Amino acid sequence: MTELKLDSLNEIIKTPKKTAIVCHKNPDPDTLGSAVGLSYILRHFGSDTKIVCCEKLPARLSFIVDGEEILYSGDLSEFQRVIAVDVASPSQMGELDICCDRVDITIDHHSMNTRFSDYYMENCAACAQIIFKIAHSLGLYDILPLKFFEAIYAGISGDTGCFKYSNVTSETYVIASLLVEKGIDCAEINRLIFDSKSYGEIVAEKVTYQNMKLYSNGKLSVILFTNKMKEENNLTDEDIGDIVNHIRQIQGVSVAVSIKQSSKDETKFSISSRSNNDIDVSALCAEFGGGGHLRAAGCTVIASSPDEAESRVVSVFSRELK
Ligand SMILES: [Mn+2]
Repeated sequence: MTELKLDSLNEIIKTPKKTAIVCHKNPDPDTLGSAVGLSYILRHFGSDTKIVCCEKLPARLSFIVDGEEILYSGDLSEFQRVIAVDVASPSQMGELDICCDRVDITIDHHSMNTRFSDYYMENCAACAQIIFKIAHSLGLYDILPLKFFEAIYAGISGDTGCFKYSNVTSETYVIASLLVEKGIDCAEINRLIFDSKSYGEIVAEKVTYQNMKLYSNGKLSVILFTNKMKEENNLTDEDIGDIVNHIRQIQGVSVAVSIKQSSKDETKFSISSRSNNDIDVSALCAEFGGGGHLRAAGCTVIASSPDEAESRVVSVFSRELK
């Protein structure tokens, strides 16, 4: 991958081409908001665009991509250009990783050991923040429609936990202020992202509180979610998407980890981790081939049983919590 400067990236963006914009698996407000935002910019310059994601979007986030057609297939041959947004590594493309060599440009903000991105911005709370800066530098602030600004806000608010995480900088607030000035309904966007849950998500929280475990003298909280637990409680993968954030709230916990068995392949376990302090969970996830941010990272573990997955994850994470 080559490292691009903003000027050369802008020149590329101004060249009209049929473009696929690829989101990361387990899509969140930032990857979706960045994709929608970039779509508006590219279409302004005459490109035909389509957003591509390997996984179905959670229903509660569909408002971000309202009016956009999403492509779920891995066949990108109809496109002249492929741009990935908020994708930290090829594995984050999920089943689309087979199209990895088709990706022309990646725009991202994740701090990774192995850099996958061409256009990378350090200390950027959200990829959507980068997309906003691109639009601003291209003089589009007074031109793009409200939906662009709503999508950018959703991305930034999503990745900052509603402006409360340590990744927030003064620039995040400056950009948020420019978005609010546009007349977006930020209260409603935040309600839809943070304060609206399906019944299944509430049941998933109950099951999480009943089954979570503490290790390392209470510094490590872990929830193992097996397929059996999902079946018994009639839960979908979407319902359990966010559970790691609940067990990180426990006082004394430094690191929280969720281990979720794949519904498609019972030997695959997807790990989400959160750090409440300076323990770098992206480095720990990198030991399993994953990555992410210092305080929020993920990976996939292959194991013959749920217990094996848990003990392997606990042994790596507890090492840092002596
Ligand atoms: Mn992001």
